[in-house]
Amino acid sequence: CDRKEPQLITSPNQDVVDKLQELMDLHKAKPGVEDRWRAFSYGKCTPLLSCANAQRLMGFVSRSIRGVGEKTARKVDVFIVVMNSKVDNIWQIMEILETGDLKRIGYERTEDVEVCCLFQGVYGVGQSTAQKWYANGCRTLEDLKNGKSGVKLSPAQEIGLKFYDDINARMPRDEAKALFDLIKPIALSIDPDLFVDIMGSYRRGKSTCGDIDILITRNPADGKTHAGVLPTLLLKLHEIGIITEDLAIPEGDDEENVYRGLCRLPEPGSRRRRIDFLTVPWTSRGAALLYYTGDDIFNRAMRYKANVMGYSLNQRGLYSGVVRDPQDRRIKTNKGSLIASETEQEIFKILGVPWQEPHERSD
Ligand code: DCP
Ligand code: MG
Ligand code: MN
Repeated sequence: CDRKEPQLITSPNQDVVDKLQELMDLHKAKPGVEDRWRAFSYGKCTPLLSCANAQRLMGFVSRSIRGVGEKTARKVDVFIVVMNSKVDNIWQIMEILETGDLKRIGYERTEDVEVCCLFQGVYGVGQSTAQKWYANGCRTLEDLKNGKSGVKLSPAQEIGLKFYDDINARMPRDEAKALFDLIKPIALSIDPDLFVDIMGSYRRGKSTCGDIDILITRNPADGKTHAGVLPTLLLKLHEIGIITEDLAIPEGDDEENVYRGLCRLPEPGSRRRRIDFLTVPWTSRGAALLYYTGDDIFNRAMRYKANVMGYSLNQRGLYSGVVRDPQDRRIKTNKGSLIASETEQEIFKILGVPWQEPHERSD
């Protein structure tokens, strides 16, 4: 489960974050409800420790207590951050700060967890599938390739297995740009009035990208929309060999669609890279920009803020008056009314969140 390569920019708590992240990844691959809950709790804590707010908090206490060494002050700072986030792994954070290590990682790194981590690296494989294959006696990627114990892979999983290393590697920012610079003119050749831009980690200015996320929409003021553009674009990209494999093909040809696949630069020897296309109606472009720029932690924080204020936020817009089924919060008994969706700025403004440039939305 070391799918993210080390990040260049580190927070003051990076050592703590790295250790908790490692433990969280192990918990994620482990069977049992209790462990899933634990993974969630670390997931809540580590981003908080590494986020800009925590950085601002750090040093605040250290400066306010006289005669306290830096190490102790740091512990107090972390303690306050953790208490504010209502998570319970304070003792583990203390242990990392004290010893530079977390013994629990060693205990959790058992064979079943390691193998499930390996299997979850196959595109389209989640925890339950990985555990099923382990229980059936599979231990290696070779076992999966050979269909050991009657293991059946979906077409997407077959591709995920074939390009395992490529899919689990991150690409340099320059390569994402080179691919986008090939794709954008082809999209515009279909319709010069399209809005085509690159989202995700690229828009946040990251030096490496796990995939390329491309958002497509179009101003319908002249009566035309971008409906049907995506299938045409995908066909052209297949023809010239930029897109090589499909993982998930959009259902219809309306204005809102998602495509997932693999692509590569035309140069010989270039690696497969993950690519996502997203098309959205023009009216929801602001909410879509916000959502697909991320990161996921930032989105979670924005949704949380919206909920506290009685709103509901998703990739389509900011809504008021949404009523959810108390038995199952996923079900909306009242869809609510649209408050804002056309620009990111208006959504920030209504939520009372000061504007954050894309590069400020993740560590
Ligand atoms: N997203 C989200 N919640 C998810 C998945 C995605 O909010 N569970 C949003 C935020 C992400 C954006 O979609 O930033 C793009 O998703 P990616 O998985 O491509 O993530 P990133 O582009 O941020 O990172 P990476 O470089 O790993 O692709
Ligand atoms: Mg991405
Ligand atoms: Mn993506």
